[in-house]
Amino acid sequence: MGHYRANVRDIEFNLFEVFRVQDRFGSGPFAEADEETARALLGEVASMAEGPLADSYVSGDRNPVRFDPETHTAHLDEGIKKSYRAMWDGEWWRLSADNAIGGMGVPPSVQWAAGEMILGANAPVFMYMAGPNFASVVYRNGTAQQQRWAQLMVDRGWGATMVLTEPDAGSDVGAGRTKARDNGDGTWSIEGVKRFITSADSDDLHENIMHLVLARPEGARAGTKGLSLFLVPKFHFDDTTGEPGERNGAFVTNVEHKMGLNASATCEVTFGGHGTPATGWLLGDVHDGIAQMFQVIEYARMMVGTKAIGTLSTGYLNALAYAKERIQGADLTKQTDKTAPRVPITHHPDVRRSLMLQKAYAEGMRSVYTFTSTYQDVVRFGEAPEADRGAVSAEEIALAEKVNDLLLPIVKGVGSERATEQLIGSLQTLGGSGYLQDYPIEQYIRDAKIDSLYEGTTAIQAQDFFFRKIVRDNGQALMHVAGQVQAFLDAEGGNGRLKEERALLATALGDVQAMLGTMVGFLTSSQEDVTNLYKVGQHAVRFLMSMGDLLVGWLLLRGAEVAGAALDAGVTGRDQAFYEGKIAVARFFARSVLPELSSRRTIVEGADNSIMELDVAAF
Ligand code: ST9
Ligand code: FAD
Repeated sequence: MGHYRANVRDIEFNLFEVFRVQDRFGSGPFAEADEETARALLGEVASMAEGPLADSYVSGDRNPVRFDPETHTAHLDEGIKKSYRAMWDGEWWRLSADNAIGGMGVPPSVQWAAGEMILGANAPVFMYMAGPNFASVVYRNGTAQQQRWAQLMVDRGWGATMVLTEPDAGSDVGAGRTKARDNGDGTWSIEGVKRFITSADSDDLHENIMHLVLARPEGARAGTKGLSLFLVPKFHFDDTTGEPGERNGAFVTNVEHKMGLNASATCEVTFGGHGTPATGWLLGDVHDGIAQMFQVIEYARMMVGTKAIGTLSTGYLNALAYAKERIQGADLTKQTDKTAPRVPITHHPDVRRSLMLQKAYAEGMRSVYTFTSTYQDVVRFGEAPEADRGAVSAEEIALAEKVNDLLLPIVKGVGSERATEQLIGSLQTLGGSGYLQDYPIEQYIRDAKIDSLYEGTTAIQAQDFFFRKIVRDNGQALMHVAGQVQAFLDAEGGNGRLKEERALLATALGDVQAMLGTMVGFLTSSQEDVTNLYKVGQHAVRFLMSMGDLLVGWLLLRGAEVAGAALDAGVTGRDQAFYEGKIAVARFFARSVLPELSSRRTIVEGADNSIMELDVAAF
């Protein structure tokens, strides 16, 4: 068996039993979708993920991308290329492309469920397949000519990149210095050095690569609002056929040596620095770069969170399989009897505690990303002609957009932080063996660590969550979600089961609301004393993580309620064990994690600025 273990049972449980996404199938943008086809698709993706995709996971790590400075080429591991071609030939790129340019019309909820498995099995391969997805953004925003290019990108299987970061402009994208000069003929000359660009070269996988580049037109204002988005192809191409011609002046000038994700080419790209001008075309002929780029970023943030959660899930399942087999020590109750039989380590309370915590975050965060994707399903109705929207109202669609925005930093920020933290637990479960390359977990940790860094670090996610997604939204989306948690508490479902856990959830909801109230207080009082903003900054990540825990606790309990009803209806065998597991994990999380929110609330309420007043020399 390869490294990757898919959890199709839990993925389908979330989709079809907890969130009932199939209720929206058969209408509007999902007229062609049905549950049976969706289940079949997920089954096929699981086989591909566990087979041809997982096959090159290790070789891609052990044979990192190699840079050839003579040809400005990134050479990839042959296995990675084979996996990519298997996925391309299977036409899986259609999963996340817009219907207008060849997409399959799969609802986002099902797309992300499939995405979890592909990303968990071999994320770099997924990322090399950005072409059709980024072409969708070009199509949505482009001129008529650029819309044709978007189709060419798809038809000819081009690669694509998102190009923001520079040596002095990471989190602070608005500090970017890459310049754009208007050539007066509809083209622009781009000059500057970008770094850390994923898939900026991809060996012979793609005949061409379309770079989506943020650059500042001469005379444009400072900050992100002065940036425009340019399409800069690696090769010039025939406008009708797409046939590549002369080299454009976008050259990869280095490939980074990384802690992990070695199969993914992370490149420095120099625009216009090698004697060949880098010619670009302004997307949509409008200067609206940061907003256009955020259409790419929103997808990428969801992707990064789902990648992290998918990696945690396979890490947990690998740890679980090992723990069931590994015999070591006697049962704790027989520790004084030196002749007592040796037991599998799953007998040891500490191993169980850690496994259950891994399960809670893997399955709980899966519920969080699936919950998020159900709002993306609703947003899709907004793209359908009004007559095809069925019972989905314009208000519902507008709200869904906001709720999706609210949840993205949780999927990305909390998903990545909990994944790296809990993968450490998965490694620990294997003891010394976990540290070896004989098992996949050390690679999972190296490959997943990036998820809390790129696409905006956790601190950036936390600030986005508080300032933009809550304060600027006047708390509307948050109130909608909190209202659902409250409604769940009020409904007192589950035949009186899990009463204590519901009480713990109610306390957790109160704690998070109190944290928010305190932080809004800091913000308000910053009008008198601006340094109170530092208190928000110090506690934003704590608040984001707490909100994540609240959602995990709530959604696990929702799942437990569904599982309880299934058990009441009488299931046996593997299904029985599955549903019992859903109840157990919800109880465990409510009892052993949710109470921690009360201490975090106390910490936020006691915030002061002493670390901000301290001289840096004292650190
Ligand atoms: C990166 C790439 O890290 C990582 C790897 C990805 C690889 C790509 C692969 C993708 C694969 C796809 C494959 C599909 C294949 C499928 C196959 C299927 C089988 N939401 O607050 P302000 C906008 S890339 C929306 O003043 P500052 C908005 O327009 C590098 N929009 O910000 C706003 O204007 P307004 C990633 C937002 O202080 C404007 O920005 N780098 C949001 O000027 C200004 O907003 C980062 O992520 C939002 N949440 O700038 C940078 N926020 O307010 C992180 C802002 O009028 N840094 N806008 O609406 C930040 O995010 C900063 O907060 C900042 C601050 C730059 C926005
Ligand atoms: P910095 O911004 O210097 O941050 C350093 C530290 O300071 C972080 O802990 C951060 O949280 C903190 N910090 C910074 N500013 C603030 C603030 N205002 N408030 C609180 N804390 C703050 N970029 C692309 O454009 N395209 C890509 O395809 C791409 N792929 C990547 C692939 C890899 C493997 C890597 C490593 C990076 C990639 N990036 C890409 C860049 C990535 O998005 C940036 O690394 C990231 O945005 C962080 O920027 P930075 O590394 O400059 O860190």
